[in-house]
Amino acid sequence: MTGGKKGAGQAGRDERSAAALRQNLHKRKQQARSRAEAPAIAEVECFFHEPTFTATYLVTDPESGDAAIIDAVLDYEGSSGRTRTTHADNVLEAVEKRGLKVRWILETHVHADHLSAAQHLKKVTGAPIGIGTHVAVVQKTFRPVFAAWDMVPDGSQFDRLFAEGDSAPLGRLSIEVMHTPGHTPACITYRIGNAIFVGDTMFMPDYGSARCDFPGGDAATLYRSVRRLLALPGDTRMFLCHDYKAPGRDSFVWETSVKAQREGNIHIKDGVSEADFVELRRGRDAKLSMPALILPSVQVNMRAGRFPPADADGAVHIRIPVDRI
Ligand SMILES: N[C@@H](CCC(=O)N[C@@H](CS)C(=O)NCC(=O)O)C(=O)O
Ligand SMILES: [Fe+2]
Repeated sequence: MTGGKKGAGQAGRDERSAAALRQNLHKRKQQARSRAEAPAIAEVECFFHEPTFTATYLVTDPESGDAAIIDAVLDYEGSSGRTRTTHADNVLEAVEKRGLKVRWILETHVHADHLSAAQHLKKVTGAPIGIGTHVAVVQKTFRPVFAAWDMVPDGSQFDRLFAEGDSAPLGRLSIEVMHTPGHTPACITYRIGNAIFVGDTMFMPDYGSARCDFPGGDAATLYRSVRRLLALPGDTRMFLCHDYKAPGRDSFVWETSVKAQREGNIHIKDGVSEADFVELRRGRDAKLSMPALILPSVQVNMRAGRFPPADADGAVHIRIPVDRI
């Protein structure tokens, strides 16, 4: 055999490089294993819409780049009836810059204070729009109010209706759904990794809770939903749909934790009874005026962000019911 024999130096080098290879492989396997075992953490970016005090979230699985957009806002000027997509486009710009793939456009509820940008986002990303399955209850209530006869009140305007306990994939993460009614009958909370997106259930500890005086809203029901949220681990990150700056605070904040809410929420911290909360909430609700954009918001948002059908000449109108609500 010629050339089959290696010198002692060459054999040693081969053995060393084989050992290095094995070590490398072992290290890579270990890294992959610890990645698979590590708790999946969602990356959360907030886009705050100051005109309506709404927090829109871009939630990402950093491993896959899969993303969800929660509670997107369409800019709307009530005095002129003009819409713009500036806020939603800011979110899309971040999606583009970071090379993310939008998999879901999610609503926590039929918002009564801002118009949803879900249709614009769907047009650009192709992602499905999800909301709580009880949206049909809201549609049944408001269909006659807005003479929305074009809208079948069964939630079919949305691509996915989520019920308590449902889940949906977001890359390596899972979106878990909790039905958390009270502010409206269809409110849901999305739990993604160690973060919850609670919509309008609670606000920052120094501001309290959401109003319960909309049709189908109920303070005792909200209390029970909040107790379920506060039974989650204390270090759960809690993201709110609004911040109105509590008296004495001069910056907007939209993130808190289960622990901070249990210890310090001025309406509903640990130790506040259901009866006391209901009394406090009813008292406050009696003094609140309607959100400035409730009439345009509800009729658009219950149609999954679509405006009422255009007239024969193509013009789109929003209906204002007179002396109705
Ligand atoms: N001034 C705001 C009020 C918005 C409002 O009523 N927000 C609701 C959530 S959609 C709420 O729960 N507010 C609680 C409170 O102020 O106690 C507007 O006109 O949009
Ligand atoms: Fe709301």
